Amino acid sequence: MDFVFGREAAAARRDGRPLVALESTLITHGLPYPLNVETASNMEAAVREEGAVPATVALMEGVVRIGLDSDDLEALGKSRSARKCSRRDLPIALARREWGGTTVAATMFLAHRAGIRIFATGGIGGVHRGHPFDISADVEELGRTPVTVVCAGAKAILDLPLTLEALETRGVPVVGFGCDTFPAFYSRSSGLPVDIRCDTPDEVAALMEARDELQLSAGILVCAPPPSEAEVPADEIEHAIAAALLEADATGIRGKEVTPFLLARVSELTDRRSQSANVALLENNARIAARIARSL
Ligand code: PSU
Ligand code: MN
Repeated sequence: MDFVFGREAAAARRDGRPLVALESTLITHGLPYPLNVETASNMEAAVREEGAVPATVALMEGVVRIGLDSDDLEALGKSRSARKCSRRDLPIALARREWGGTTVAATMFLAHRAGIRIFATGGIGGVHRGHPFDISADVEELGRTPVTVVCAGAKAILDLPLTLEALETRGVPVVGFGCDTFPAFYSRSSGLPVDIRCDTPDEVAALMEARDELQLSAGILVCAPPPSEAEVPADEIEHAIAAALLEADATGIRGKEVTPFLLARVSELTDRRSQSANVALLENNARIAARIARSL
């Protein structure tokens, strides 16, 4: 199928410059306007500062776009009808010529098709607390698509030990980038061990090459803790998460609505502290992904 590359991304492909894919569900469903557009632009700027080229992936009128310009970002960020597109939603949004924000799963899938090997997000989806059958399609995609995902772990609203088990089952190596434990998204450590610690982009690049040599099809999860000045310590955020989870269960929020609801509620309950951490870690992850892209 034909993808439409943005100008900057098309030029980078032609010249063989390193590309970093960025997702767009955080724009359409993760953060409110105009913070969403501002954050997406800051992530792009961070990638450029590190000498790589950003390609934000999204659907616009049923067309897969790899790389958006600032008008596109603004339009996507303002859109009230964009569909949250995971893998299973892609054919629906395409057939109906809709706008869509792509999740980690859908962005991995599309980035791989577009020849992009690395991408940055905030936190992946995983196994939901109290609902062990609600496993994000992100986990499944990591098991079958060889794209490296830079994140701050899985979102703290999830069951982190079960999420790590699910990743293990699917053959996904979990890397601590400058850390020995799995970060907990808003806070720097969950206390749970990672499979390997890497302190440099070259080490991650070597891991990716070894994976390719083995012809393994799984992705690699690179986890970086949120910057210390932005972190919300786990014991301070846990009561907000617990309250938001109770509310979600009580009001019957289900399926793809769960994650956006919890992120928004935790933000309200923490006076936006969780949101500030989210924004800071997104930019940090984009920067790290760009450094790894340059090493490849
Ligand atoms: N990271 C963020 N904010 C987000 C997301 C990640 O900082 O909103 C999105 C990603 O697109 C991820 C999705 O794929 O949340 C997970 O949704 P679910 O749990 O429904 O799979
Ligand atoms: Mn789910």
